[in-house]
Amino acid sequence: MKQLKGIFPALLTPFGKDGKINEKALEELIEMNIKKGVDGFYVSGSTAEAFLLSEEERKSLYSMVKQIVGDRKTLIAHIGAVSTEQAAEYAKVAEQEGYDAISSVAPFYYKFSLDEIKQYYFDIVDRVNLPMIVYNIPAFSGVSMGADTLGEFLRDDRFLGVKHTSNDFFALNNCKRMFPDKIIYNGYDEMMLAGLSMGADGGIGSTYNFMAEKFVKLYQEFQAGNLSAAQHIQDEVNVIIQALAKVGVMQGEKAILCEMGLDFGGCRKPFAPLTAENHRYLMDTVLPLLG
Ligand code: MN9
Repeated sequence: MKQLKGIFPALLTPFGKDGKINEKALEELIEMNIKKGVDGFYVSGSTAEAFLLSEEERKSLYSMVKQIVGDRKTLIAHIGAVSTEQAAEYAKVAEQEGYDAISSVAPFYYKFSLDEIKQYYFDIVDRVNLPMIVYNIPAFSGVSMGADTLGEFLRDDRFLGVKHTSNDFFALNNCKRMFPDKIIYNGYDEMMLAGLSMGADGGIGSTYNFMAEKFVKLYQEFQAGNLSAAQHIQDEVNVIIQALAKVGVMQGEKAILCEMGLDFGGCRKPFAPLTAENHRYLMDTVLPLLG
């Protein structure tokens, strides 16, 4: 098994002028992040606009990323979908492509019962030979999984851990304490230090795409016990994330990458492009803080 702890950018998806996935820009993004010392990548998640991609595009994204990364870094494929069948199919593609783990958001929209949600996860792990990382993101999925529910997964060997995009740090800590061998990723970049303090083993995040070096450093400082240095970095990245939240996180992240010379395009509709005013505000705030 490859390195599971540490810093994992949740890769953005670049779109070209023709509206298709821009493979060259994706490769540049990945190489830049490998140079910055990330531990792996989270592929086809919320940040990748997974639910705005066609089935074919999602499948081709798994293979593009694997082709670029090879065996150099740990790859986690987010395979979540509303339908169990569809999710299992993505999981199979990830397995064939040689991914290290799969991850899934809870099935959403239909307000499935907790039993139905549990069955969704168990059906998927029954059908592939890859460990599962449960993606807990109540703000987007509408499904809040506490430590009891997460524990029902974590006690099973086929579940590797949790991507915890929630500010319920008590739940995070309960999971880590009850299942110390499982991997818990912090999901909100703006609360990375809080997550690490409560037991997270690393983070999966969207803002890492363009500032991974800051999170690599924050993580190292935390591990070395240099809490004030870690806090200083958290404060600095939070100035950036606060600005991103005002203009639209993914649109803003793509605009920053464009400014760094990567041809990222915008986000898919119904996401709207950045206004000129928001673009200016974002760059004025963020660029002075990026090395
Ligand atoms: O992957 C990301 N979550 C979402 C985790 O995009 C919903 C985070 O990295 C956030 O984008 C980030 C800004 O709120 O923390």
